[in-house]
Amino acid sequence: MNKELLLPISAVFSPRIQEHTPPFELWRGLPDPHYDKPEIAKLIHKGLIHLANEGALEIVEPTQRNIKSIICETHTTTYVEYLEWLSAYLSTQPEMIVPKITSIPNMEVEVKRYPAFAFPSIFPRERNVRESKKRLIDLGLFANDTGTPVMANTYEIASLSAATAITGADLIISGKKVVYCGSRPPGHHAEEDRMSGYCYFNNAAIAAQRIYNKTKGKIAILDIDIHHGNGTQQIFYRSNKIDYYSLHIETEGVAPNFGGYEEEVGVDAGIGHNHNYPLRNGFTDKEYFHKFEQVMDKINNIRPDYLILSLGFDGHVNDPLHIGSLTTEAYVQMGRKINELQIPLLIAQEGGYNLENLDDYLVSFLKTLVISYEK
Ligand code: SP5
Ligand code: ZN
Repeated sequence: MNKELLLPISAVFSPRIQEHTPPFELWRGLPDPHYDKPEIAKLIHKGLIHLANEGALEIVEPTQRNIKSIICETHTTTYVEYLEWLSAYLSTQPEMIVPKITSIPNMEVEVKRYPAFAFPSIFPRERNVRESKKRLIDLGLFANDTGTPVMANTYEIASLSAATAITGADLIISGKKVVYCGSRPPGHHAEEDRMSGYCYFNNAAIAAQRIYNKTKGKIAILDIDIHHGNGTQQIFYRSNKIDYYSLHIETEGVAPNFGGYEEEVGVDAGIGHNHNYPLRNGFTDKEYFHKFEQVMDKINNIRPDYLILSLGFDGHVNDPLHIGSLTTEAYVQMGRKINELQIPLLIAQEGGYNLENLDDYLVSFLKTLVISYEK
């Protein structure tokens, strides 16, 4: 029997992504729990091991060759080197003590200790970044929000996450039909020179750029994370080589808080290559699938050579962010539809914060891609 048919999916994964441990995020200036917890890495691993034990996929470690220069094909060198510098700087700094915010009067203030971290505090509107200034205060030049803390290992683990997508891209280039990249931290909110929304390097964009540079093929990115991928949109906004399709909750009050509207269609050569499908707050599965079908038709019409899927499970009805009402069956249905396209597929993991069942969502979704290739 042909081995290709028995092991149709490659999954790129490093257990070291659980070393990314953001302490908390700042929301309106106060510490709030950070949803991208290291347990998510463990659940992704658990799901992949389950599928590997069934013979449905093989797990591959990301390679570490040339990662920085490949990241710099998508992000500015100034940004990449600033994050590299800041991480190194934080590794020299002492622990930080943070009081736990409480509204209870006269309560004794609890404190928590964390390895050194940094948040941006100044966001200059007019930026003139000639070179990375390499000062702590410059972090606001490279960030959109205060949900994306930097720690001593942020550069290393964000690079590892990008390496996961780069290795996946190389597998696709060499002829693999379906590759899942267990990328964490996620990527789709990261712009060419700004971190935000838990994202530092845009893994899906880096993979798309890599595949384009090596093959010159037509590429479509489909983003089904429930948030708008402002970073992916920004990176390819002028491009007619890489089309971006996003289904997401309207951004009013939800990350990324600005943009994601239908009228954002691209600029210059990119006009007509950016496609936003915002959903109103409280959308139903029926409304979701109505738009999803439209996107599928469009992608089927342009028949890209490669499809990149930004896969987020944060629209699931049981996600702690409580944004969407999608069931596991809804994700399975999407997987089947995507599989029907029969276009070489690279999947980059984005959001999804359920700390109990994320592995089930992933297993159910990836199984839809195995079955048809087993025929
Ligand atoms: C990749 C991805 O899914 N990023 C999502 C970033 C979401 N960040 C916002 C999380 C919610 C902030 N907390 C506000 C709660 C008010 N008490
Ligand atoms: Zn998300």
